[in-house]
Amino acid sequence: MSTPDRFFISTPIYYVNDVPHIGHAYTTIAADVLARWNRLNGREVFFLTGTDEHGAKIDQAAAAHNRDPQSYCDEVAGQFQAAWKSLNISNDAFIRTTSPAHLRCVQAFLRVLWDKGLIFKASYSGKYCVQCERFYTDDELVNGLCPDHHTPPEVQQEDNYFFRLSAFKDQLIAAIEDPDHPQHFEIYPRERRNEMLGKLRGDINDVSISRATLTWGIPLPWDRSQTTYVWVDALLNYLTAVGYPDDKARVDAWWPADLHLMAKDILWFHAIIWPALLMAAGLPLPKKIFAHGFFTLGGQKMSKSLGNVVRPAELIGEYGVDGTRYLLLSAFPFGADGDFSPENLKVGFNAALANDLGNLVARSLNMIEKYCEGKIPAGDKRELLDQVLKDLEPMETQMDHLQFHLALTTILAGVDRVNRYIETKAPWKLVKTSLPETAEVLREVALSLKAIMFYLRPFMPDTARSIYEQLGHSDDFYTHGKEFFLNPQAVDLPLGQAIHKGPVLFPRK
Ligand code: ME8
Repeated sequence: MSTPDRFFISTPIYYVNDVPHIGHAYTTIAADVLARWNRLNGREVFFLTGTDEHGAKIDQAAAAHNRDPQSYCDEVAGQFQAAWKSLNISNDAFIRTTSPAHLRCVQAFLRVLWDKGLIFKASYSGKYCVQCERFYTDDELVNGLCPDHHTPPEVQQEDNYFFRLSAFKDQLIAAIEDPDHPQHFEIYPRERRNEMLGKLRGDINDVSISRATLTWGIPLPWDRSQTTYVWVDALLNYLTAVGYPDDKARVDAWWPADLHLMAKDILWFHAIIWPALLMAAGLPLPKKIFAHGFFTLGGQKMSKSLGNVVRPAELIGEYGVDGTRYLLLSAFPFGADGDFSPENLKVGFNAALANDLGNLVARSLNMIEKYCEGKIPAGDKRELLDQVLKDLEPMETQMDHLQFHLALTTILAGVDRVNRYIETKAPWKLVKTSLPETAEVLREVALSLKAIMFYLRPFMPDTARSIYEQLGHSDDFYTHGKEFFLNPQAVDLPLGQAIHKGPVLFPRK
């Protein structure tokens, strides 16, 4: 059973039919911010991401590249890992569904359901979208086309194994609706939760969990002529990652997950099918599932099949790693859709990062260098610091609610307060009449920068580290965290510590 001292967060495992784009980066950066925030608050964190490597879609992508599926998966999985490294993602594990440990997990889990009689064989004919890797009913199709990909589905007719999803309908509704239900789990945002409840109250079909003709998958343990349906295979990654079925102590320590993050496209699988599979196996359910919105380009969902993707490297090249992390999470509320506009990015970057934050750091350090011999000056006042800490307070609740864009606005409010303070006090004038007063002002500014630095850390780790080092600290930046959040009043800077002015953080575009 995971505890309040532990935090297990996951992203979806991404399909390797394409290299990462900023839609994937969006979820992964958000998860990274939460992982870092929880670590700062003293929790032991398990942050999981990875790649989804089986199924018809991957098989076809490998064939299209004239590659055998495994070597193709190895290559693209490597590209995902490299992309996350380039974005400073602090994942603790990277799972691949073609790993032997995952095969053991899937087969052991399905064996439990088979032994309980929750899986049966039936003949089935349905309309399948390979890009979504799912069947659609006629009602769900739009003019006969996949609602996401706008392509005609394939008619598939096979003898498959089915999971008795319908048997869990009432239990699922109760677990979602009743906060006192022993298996209660939360779905956010609220409209999405209601949408899931609405669907659940309608007709629920049992789900096919195997494929008879596809070989690129995990064989069913009781009938090796069939492979596991890729979505069942994929969802089980969350259990493989905590050591199911071999490492019971680890499963007990880390399961259930605290938060599964994803976009709304795959909420049904996470909020309905996944909890039902877990109920069937007698395992605890994830505590929270959050579905954010889509990045769109000209109103269309950004996706490989629509050919309108922006790669993280393009943004990193233009705005740097922290600039990219900031721009993606500040673009629109997490949970809503938002249109991606290169022009807005530039405006946002220049206003918030180049002018406000970057300029604050540069001018503060310049003045300490010029008026205080490059050393942290003396002073007893903490008024500005107290006000800045007050400005930053709402961030705690905003982070609890995954309101990243608001949390960033909160940090910028603190930045703005310090910039205004500098304008009002005008140290460049004050220095002509009183050096001690100038020193006092600049000490307050430096302390406030340090407080802002702490809150910036989950979003912009390199920037925060740079501020930390520019203020003259040389010890390990990562050793600080919980004590600050428990007692922000303790924020301090040693008198006379030599500052180390660094390069401009965010050169103006
Ligand atoms: O669905 N806007 O993988 P996937 C925002 N393998 N987020 C986006 C996005 C966009 N335009 N495009 C993609 C799969 N995403 C399965 C998941 S999990 C057990 C298996 C992000 O490669 C978002 O998180 O299609 C979305 O849910 C996910 O990528 C889909 O990634």
